[in-house]
Amino acid sequence: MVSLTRYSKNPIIVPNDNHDWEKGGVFNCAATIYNEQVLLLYRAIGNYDTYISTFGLALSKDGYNFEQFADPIMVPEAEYEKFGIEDPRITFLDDKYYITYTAVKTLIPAGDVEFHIGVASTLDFKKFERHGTIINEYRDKDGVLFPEKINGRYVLMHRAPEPDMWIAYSKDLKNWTDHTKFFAPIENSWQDFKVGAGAPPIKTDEGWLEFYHGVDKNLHYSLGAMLLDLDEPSKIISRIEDPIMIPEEDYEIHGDVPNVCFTCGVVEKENKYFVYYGGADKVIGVATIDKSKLMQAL
Ligand code: BMA
Repeated sequence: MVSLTRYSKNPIIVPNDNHDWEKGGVFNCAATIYNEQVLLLYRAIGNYDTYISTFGLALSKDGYNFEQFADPIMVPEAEYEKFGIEDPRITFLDDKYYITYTAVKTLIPAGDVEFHIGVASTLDFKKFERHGTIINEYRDKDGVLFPEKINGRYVLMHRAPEPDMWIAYSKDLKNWTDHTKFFAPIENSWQDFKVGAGAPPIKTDEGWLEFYHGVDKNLHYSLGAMLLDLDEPSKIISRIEDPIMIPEEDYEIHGDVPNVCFTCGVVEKENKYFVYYGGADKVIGVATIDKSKLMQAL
């Protein structure tokens, strides 16, 4: 069985009591290489009464030891994200860093929540330009952009309607067409309830490598890996049958939401994939795998 190896000093980022905005939880994070460092853009919770998320930033030379910024670098500003910005993914595309995230629009006390995929871009992680929300299904999340156009079109994975993974195509990043469901939960497995995109796909000679999450009927979130066709990304070329990580460690089992490993970002470094993930909606961990070992299993 192929699985990720957790860093022995996990978790690598934990809530900070000295900062109101991130004292509750720091978890699901986007990851990219910026100025030769690993940059994480992470979801932070300060106040449990409102449970509104913002984004914090952390930088590291070695991919394990991170320096965090004292203030959040992106906070809800637009009407469509009034109740929080969550689960960011970073895709370097057209010479910019695009950030796709869950923009929470309404939070009805009875529990109904409306959210869409928000898009923003930045050159320097200081100034962010908002590009509104896309697709606009009533409840859409796990929006992940591919890092290049395919046959002249931008490509996005997302998850509406639940519980499946969908792909859509666009010429301008605004109008999305050719909506295709390409992966659904598998009965009696670790992913029999919901599946969703994780990190932006990584281009390999064999196909687009996608690290994603699968949820079972006990609401345990595990990680999986699949390869998508380079020219027709709605075709799955291969998939590792078993999860490559399941919640097992104390910081993945116990937190604000129990039994969660949730990735939004993977970077390539020293012939390995560094998978950054949220543990139990509370902390951030990293786990690695040799590129060749993973590719052999796919
Ligand atoms: C998903 C997302 C994640 C979260 C997970 C487990 O739907 O909202 O942000 O980590 O649920 O609570």
